[in-house]
Amino acid sequence: MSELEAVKDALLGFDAEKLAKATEASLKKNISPQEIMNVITASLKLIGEKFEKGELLLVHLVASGEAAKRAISEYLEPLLSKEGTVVAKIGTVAIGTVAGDIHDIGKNIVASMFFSAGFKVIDLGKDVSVESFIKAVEQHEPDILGMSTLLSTSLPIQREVVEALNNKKLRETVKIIVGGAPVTPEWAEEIGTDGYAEDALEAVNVGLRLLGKE
Ligand code: B1M
Repeated sequence: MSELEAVKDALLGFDAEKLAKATEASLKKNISPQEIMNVITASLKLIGEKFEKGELLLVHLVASGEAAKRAISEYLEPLLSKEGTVVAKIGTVAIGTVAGDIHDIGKNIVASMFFSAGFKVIDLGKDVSVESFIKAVEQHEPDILGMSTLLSTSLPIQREVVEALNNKKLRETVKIIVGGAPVTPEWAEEIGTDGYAEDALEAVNVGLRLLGKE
C-alpha cells in the first residue's frame, strides 16, 4: 500500500493514530502537504456521503473529524503555513464559521493560508453569531471578513451578517468572502458579498485581488 493509500485507509478506518503515522510517513517520502490534504478532504467527503446514505453513524463522522483535525493541525498546517512567505502584514482578515455550524476544519485551513500569505488573521472560531461578526468588524476593522459554513441550514446566517453590516453602515468598510461546501458563486452574489472561493488557496487569491494586491 502506498503512503497516500495508507492515509485514506486510516481515515476510512476512523483510526487517528494510524492517520497521524501515515501522514508523517507521507511527508517523509516528500509527498507535499497539499497532496496529503487533498486525500484527507476526498476521504472525508466519502465518509460524508456514506453518512448521508445511512451507511455510517454520527459517531463515525465525529471520529473521522477528530482524526483529520489532529493530523492536519499537527503535521500539515505548520508546513502549509511555511510554504508562503510572510513579507509584511498586507491586510487583516477576520474569519469564522457561522452560527449553528461547528464544522471548523476547512475554516482553519483557510485561516492558515491567509496567515501564510502575510495577512493578520483574527480567528473568530465556530458557531459565530451575527452580533459577534459585527462586533469583530467594529473592533478590529478588518480589510476582509470571511464566513464559512458547511451546513445548508446555516447559509441564511451569511445573508443576515451582510444585512446587519448594511444596517450599521459598515458594509462599505470591509470586503466579504464566503465559502464552504453548500456555498456557490451565485449565492455569494445574491446575498451581496464581494467574493466566493471554493478552497483555501482560491480564498487567498480572491482576498489579494479584492485588496488590489495580486
Ligand atoms: Co458534518 N456534515 N455534521 N460533521 N461533516 C457534513 C458537512 C455533511 C455534508 C455530511 C453529509 O451528510 N454528506 C452534512 C451537511 C449536509 C448539508 O447541510 N448540506 C453534515 C451534517 C448533516 C452534520 C450534522 C447535522 C450531523 C448530525 O448531527 N446529524 C452535524 C452538525 C453539527 C453542527 O455543525 N451544528 C455534523 C457534525 C460533524 C462533526 C462535528 C462530527 C464533524 C466536524 C468536525 C469539525 O469540523 N471540527 C463533521 C464532519 C467531519 C463532516 C464531513 C464528513 C467533513 C467536513 C470536513 O472537515 N471536510 C462533511 C462531509 C463533507 O465535507 N462532504 C460533513 C474537509 C475540509 C477540509 O473541507 O470544510 O469543505 P471543507 O473546507 C474546504 C472548502 O469548503 C473551502 O476551503 C476548505 C479547504 O479547502 N472553504 C472555504 C471552507 N470554508 C471556506 C471559507 C472561505 C473560502 C473557502 O472563505 C471565507
